[in-house]
Amino acid sequence: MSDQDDEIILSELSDEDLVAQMYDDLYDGMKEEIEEGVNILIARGWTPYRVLTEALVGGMTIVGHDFRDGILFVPEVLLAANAMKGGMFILKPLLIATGAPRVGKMVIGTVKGDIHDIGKNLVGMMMEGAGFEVIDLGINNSVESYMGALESEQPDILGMSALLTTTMPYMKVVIDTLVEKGVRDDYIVLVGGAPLNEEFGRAIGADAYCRDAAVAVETAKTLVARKHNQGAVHA
Ligand code: B1M
Repeated sequence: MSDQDDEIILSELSDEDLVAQMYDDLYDGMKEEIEEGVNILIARGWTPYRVLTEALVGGMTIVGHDFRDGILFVPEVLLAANAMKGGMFILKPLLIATGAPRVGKMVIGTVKGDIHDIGKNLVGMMMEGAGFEVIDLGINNSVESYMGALESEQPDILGMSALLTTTMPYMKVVIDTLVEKGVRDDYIVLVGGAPLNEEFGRAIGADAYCRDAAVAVETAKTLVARKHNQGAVHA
């Protein structure tokens, strides 16, 4: 560690400077510093959700821009992702603890050919925080993987994530399979990921496209409540 690095004591920084420093640390893939920053903000009374959105997601947005512009490359982005996961690991139990009673169940996974999992993990965490039981299938999920989990877990919701324009069409393959098997209406299908939009969600036959984790939670709550109410009416 250089002398210059030694001069920065995270706990002595104002909130604003600390978040700015965390953006730099995330950019540089410094996991321990990110973990320390998260702990400091929590100790200062920040809600876990605020730390997540303002400090971590904000920092990752900068990484994303520079990755797009060819300033950062895969190894650096992997380190940044690893640092972000360190912070998310601390926040996860706190988000869950602040959550509500169990309101439904979701199976979620990133689609086949796609290994991006940060956004999907974040959605899972926020859903758990909101009281949903979440079965996380991880990355690179085939139709068979989704179908197997739906059958064994019988969730209310199927959530799919895709971050690549080349992998997002696979969501339609999964939804078409649900239709073919006659089980499409048994599940609420929510989709998300940076390259998607509402029009795409509609075109592939999803129930909703979710712009971010907070929207996913709100949409899930609304649609699960509607499904349960319909069940009560038809019972
Ligand atoms: Co990748 N990557 N990447 N990458 N990567 C993107 C997606 C890219 C946009 C970067 C860029 O060029 N600007 C670009 C895609 C371009 C395109 O498709 N048009 C890209 C590329 C090209 C690639 C590779 C092909 C690079 C290469 O190898 N040459 C490769 C693909 C590997 C593969 O999947 N087969 C690759 C690899 C990687 C890493 C492994 C290095 C790493 C992933 C690490 C990991 O996830 N464990 C990585 C990362 C980190 C990114 C960026 C920089 C950040 C993604 C992220 O985590 N964002 C990304 C740039 C970007 O998105 N701006 C990029 C933070 C996260 C919180 O946001 O995932 O959008 P997001 O999730 C949000 C919402 O979208 C929504 O809620 C989340 C929380 O608010 N949401 C859902 C997401 N899923 C949802 C599911 C739901 C609901 C909401 O279900 C209900």
